[in-house]
Amino acid sequence: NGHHSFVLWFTGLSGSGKSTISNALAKELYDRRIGNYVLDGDNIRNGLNKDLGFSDKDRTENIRRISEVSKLFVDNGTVVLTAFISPFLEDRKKAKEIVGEDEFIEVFVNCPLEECEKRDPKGLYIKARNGEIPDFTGIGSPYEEPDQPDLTIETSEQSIPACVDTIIEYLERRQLI
Ligand code: GGZ
Repeated sequence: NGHHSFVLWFTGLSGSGKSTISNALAKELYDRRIGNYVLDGDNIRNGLNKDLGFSDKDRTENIRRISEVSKLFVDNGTVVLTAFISPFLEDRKKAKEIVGEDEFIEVFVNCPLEECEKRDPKGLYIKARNGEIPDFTGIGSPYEEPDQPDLTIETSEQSIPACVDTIIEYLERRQLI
């Protein structure tokens, strides 16, 4: 297909829309015959990273392993979409080093905490507020916003298809697809 592969590294709060957008974008890329794979909690935290929890140390290790796996996919010619909170700036910086800076595209899935809490699709924010999940991101554990993301999408202002269009246009503009 002539394209060069890369990683779209989505970062944002729980409930911001990372997985939904990744999956919608994966379908769009697939329709364009661009081989791609979504890495998310379902296929990583339930398997390779089953031994990891949500301490700062475990989150760091989670992101490190995901970065190494992403690099393997890129070496294989596959576009990778990663959908993890990846709350720490330093960990995302290291992820970029592991993947290779030319292949790493950081996408900030920006959504106000209040909106994520209102969505609360899994009822985790309410549990966090009740003290049942003390280290929940945005409540008892920090989320460090990217200071120079390659792209920012506002999921509280744009529909999912509009977010996907924004990303496709960006990739076309950069001649990555
Ligand atoms: C944040 C947690 C936590 C805590 C469980 N903090 O909405 P979800 O359910 O599907 O997304 C969250 C997911 C976050 O895992 P990541 O691997 O993306 O996190 S990180 O990048 O920080 O390592 C949430 C669920 O796991 N979850 N406990 N304490 N999210």
